Amino acid sequence: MPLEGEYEPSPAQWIREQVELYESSGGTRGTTLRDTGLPVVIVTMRGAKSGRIRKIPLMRVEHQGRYAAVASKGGFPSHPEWYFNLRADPRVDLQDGPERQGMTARELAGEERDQWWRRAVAAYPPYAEYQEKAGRVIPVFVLEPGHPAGPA
Ligand code: F42
Repeated sequence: MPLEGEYEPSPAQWIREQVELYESSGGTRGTTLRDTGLPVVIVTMRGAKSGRIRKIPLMRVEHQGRYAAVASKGGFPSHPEWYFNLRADPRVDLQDGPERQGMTARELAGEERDQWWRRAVAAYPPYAEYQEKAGRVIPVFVLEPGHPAGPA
């Protein structure tokens, strides 16, 4: 059951446009990070304060049907705002190319986080530089198939 509610587009134009292109093309365009050729997914979530539907592109880090959501924000010293959304409500919809599925976000720690961090850096090496300069530990969530029971 996809998340329902009023969509609040990102205030950042290039984010809004990438989400729009990705979704309107059925996941055939806007699916990479600019001209890097590196794949991107779209994660739909619920705003922790607004309750509105938010959609963000993230680098595609996938392993055996699960994905990482890396709250890097380019190495910025503060967490991205979407981090607080996933903490408040872990239900997300993930679009990977043409495929959309309900998933549940779980923040990682310890060895499990280290394992997914290695996978993330392998998929997108700049994450390592972001961690160097962020002055915070970049949070990593794993997105696992299915929504928890209860109203979406
Ligand atoms: N960001 C990453 O952190 N990791 C990635 O791997 C990543 C890859 C990526 C690939 C392509 C691309 O185009 C962008 C990519 N980004 C990546 C950037 C990502 O999509 C986000 O734009 C970025 O991480 C910043 O997220 P943000 O949530 O901080 O965005 C701000 C600008 C924003 O949208 N602010 C909104 C606003 O109105 O100012 C509010 C957003 C929000 O979710 N508000 C919540 C609500 O209730 O609606 C409240 C949140 C709270 O604080 O409780």
